[in-house]
Amino acid sequence: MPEINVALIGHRFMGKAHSNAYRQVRKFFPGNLVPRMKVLCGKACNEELEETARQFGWEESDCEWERVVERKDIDIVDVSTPGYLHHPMVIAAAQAGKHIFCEKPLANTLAEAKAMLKAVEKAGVMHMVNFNYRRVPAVAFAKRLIEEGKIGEVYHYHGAYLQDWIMDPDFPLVWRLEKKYAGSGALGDIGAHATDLAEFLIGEIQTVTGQLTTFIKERPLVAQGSGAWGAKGQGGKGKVTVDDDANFLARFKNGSVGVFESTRFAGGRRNHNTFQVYGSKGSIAFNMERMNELEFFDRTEPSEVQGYKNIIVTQPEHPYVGNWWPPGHIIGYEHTFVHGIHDFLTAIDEDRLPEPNFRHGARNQTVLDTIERSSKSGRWEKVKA
Ligand code: SOE
Repeated sequence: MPEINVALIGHRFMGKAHSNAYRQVRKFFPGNLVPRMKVLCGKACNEELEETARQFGWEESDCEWERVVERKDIDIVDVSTPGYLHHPMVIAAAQAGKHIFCEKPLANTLAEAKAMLKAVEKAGVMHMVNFNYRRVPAVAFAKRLIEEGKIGEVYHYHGAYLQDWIMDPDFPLVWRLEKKYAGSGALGDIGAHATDLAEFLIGEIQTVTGQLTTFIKERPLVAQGSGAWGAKGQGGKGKVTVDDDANFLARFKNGSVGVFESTRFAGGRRNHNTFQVYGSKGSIAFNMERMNELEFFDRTEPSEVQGYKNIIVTQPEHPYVGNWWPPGHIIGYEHTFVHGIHDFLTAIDEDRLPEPNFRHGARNQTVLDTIERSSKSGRWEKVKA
């Protein structure tokens, strides 16, 4: 079976999730192209990077991404770094003719996202942006139900992505809280998922009105070398330059209306990524904290037996899960990354563009940008296609 050589840039949270996916993918999802884990790249050549490379089975490690993306023996560049590095890395990788798998959100600004899309299209390489929640079996199944008309005409979409990991005012000023590194706060980090899922499931958002709020304006400076999670503070304080909460209303092209909230200040909500869709024939509800389940309400049933059904999405007929365990044997967060890598490799093998690709990534950035514009203008703003 032909091998395809991978360089992964980023070795912490997302780097590990992607590394695990490359290791697992062919064990559960047979396919023609077999990823060869060539090089793991981090920002410093240190013990932490080498140890991660060893643990996950990378052949080499390196700390010069510019050198890595140029290597003749690399076919895929996987960008799993903080947002401000996506743009330079993707542009360089595209110019070097590599296929690119990039973490979400695609970029820190709309201008960057557009330039990245242009670069991959000019280079003629394959590109994918990792909105991993599209590949939760229950979410892919919800999409199938909507496409089969089980929900009918959609009236309402509710999307809430709630977390609580920075509620402590003493939680330090990690990179995700600085605009120069992260682009935005809850908006780009988790609002990006909420808006992507909405457009994936029910179609394009046309207009939005939103507000962005920063509750804690200053935080302890972060100790050198800390990642975002479990970071340590040090003396002195710095300014938080991103939003803690992004909430907005939306009107969709198809006439549906939407209500959204993305926050890191919802106590007790650890990774509460939820949506509900209400239509003329039925309703569905999903909660990532119970990711193997999908609630479905069928309005076409006689009213005396109507009620929400809780579908355990682990049947072989459901998307992706048939490749894992027997019915009822649930899967987890990391599996969504395996599904994404499998779909990316399949698309490369079949020479067709996977989804979501950088067009979807740039489109998503346009929606985020419009929410930001509306929060400044205080008005409804149109999402410019
Ligand atoms: C951090 O808030 C984060 O890890 C996001 O960056 C991910 O995309 C999301 O899936 C979980 O939360």
